Amino acid sequence: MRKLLLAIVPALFLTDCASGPGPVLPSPAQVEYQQMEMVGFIHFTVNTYTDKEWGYGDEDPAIFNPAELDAEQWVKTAKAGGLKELILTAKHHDGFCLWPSAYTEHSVKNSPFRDGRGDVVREFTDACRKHGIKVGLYLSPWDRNHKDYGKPAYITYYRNQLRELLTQYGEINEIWFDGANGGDGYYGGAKEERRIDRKTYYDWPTTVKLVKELQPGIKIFSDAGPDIRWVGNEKGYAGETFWSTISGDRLVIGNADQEYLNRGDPKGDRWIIGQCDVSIRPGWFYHASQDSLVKTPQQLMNIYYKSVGRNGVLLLNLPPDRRGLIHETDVAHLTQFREMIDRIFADDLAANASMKRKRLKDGTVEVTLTLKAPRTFDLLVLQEPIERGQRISSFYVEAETGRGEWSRIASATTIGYKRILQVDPVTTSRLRVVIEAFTYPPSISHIGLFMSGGNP
Ligand code: FUL
Repeated sequence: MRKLLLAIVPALFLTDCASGPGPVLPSPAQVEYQQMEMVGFIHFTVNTYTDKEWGYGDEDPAIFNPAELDAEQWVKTAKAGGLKELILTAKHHDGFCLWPSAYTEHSVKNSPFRDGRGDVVREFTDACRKHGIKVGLYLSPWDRNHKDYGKPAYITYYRNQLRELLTQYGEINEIWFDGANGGDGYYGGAKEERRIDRKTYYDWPTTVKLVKELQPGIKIFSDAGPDIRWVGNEKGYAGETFWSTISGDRLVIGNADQEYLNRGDPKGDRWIIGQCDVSIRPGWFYHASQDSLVKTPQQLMNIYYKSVGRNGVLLLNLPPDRRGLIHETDVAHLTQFREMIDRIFADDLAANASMKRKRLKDGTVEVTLTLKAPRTFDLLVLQEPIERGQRISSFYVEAETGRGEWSRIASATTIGYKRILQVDPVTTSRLRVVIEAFTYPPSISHIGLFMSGGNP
């Protein structure tokens, strides 16, 4: 039996079907993660000095010399930009470790950085904690330096490194398992091509268990979650239709079905947050030749609409330069992007509106919003109460543009945590959202109206 409720903001609910398994729900930790909306990446390693994107693994550690490294500058920049967490490449594909790992010589301990006594992971984690930013670490599963890569011994090495990172640096909020496995590398001097079976080589279930044992509150990112997933591109775009639910048996770390990841699945059996990664520059690492190609605040805003505005979390990369600092242009563009967000979303024109919801005879659900006076807007923000699952699969929005005259101003598929729709400017005091299709009785927890004035 379904019960029909008519109520007012903030959230209006219909009870779920009494039978059936009920919707797939996020964990409270996932809800909290999603609410961060924007997090950041710090790609930094020997590549910064060799001008490469993927190091071969044969670098001389002596080239790593960030004489002005200031992790607090990274964190302050990220914080001012609105990012709530930073993820550092503790080890990228070249195998060079930014901390003095006991298990390899390919690390900061053999570099001139702080006379070989430096530890970038330590400085980074200390700075994050000092400024109230959550800590994430990236430990590349592919290691082009290690002699045992491709053999079982490397898995022990990889897990030993995870142990170091997850036991010596306090609470880690996220660990990032990248899916790239390119094949050729230095591999202790062998300089050859090594192929692995992506489905079995890493024995991910055992590693996932280890990680959760060492850090119970951690969120694990990979092509297959279990907590956060890739969205199938590196442009920062979630799909126009974007479900946080997805089917676990269709996912393999390092063997992504990019289109499936970019869309999710209303029938999925697990909740895995979509994280939209993108770099503020063309490359993931700093290259002086790209100083004029830093994404503009307008471009970043467009990415924001296609990530946060499509039920994803934006992961924006800020690569430090050879000094060990985030470049001035990147700092300026990120700051202006944040100012743009603050300006656009400062005034919610629907703040004091009343919201009513009813089920229509044809089975659709209609949510009506009545403002105190007519307002002009060009952005609509809709939210589902995701702690009750993601349920809406199709809806449209109409505005009363004349007495009893309604015009359709937008239509879309999914909403999830947040959906932002850019519309032509419209002036009205009454809006209705008609939810045409849903997997379980739907609700909308929030409708916001904003005037961007054409930004971007
Ligand atoms: C990819 C890597 O190969 C890139 O270098 C970068 O780290 C990106 C975030 O993930 O798979």
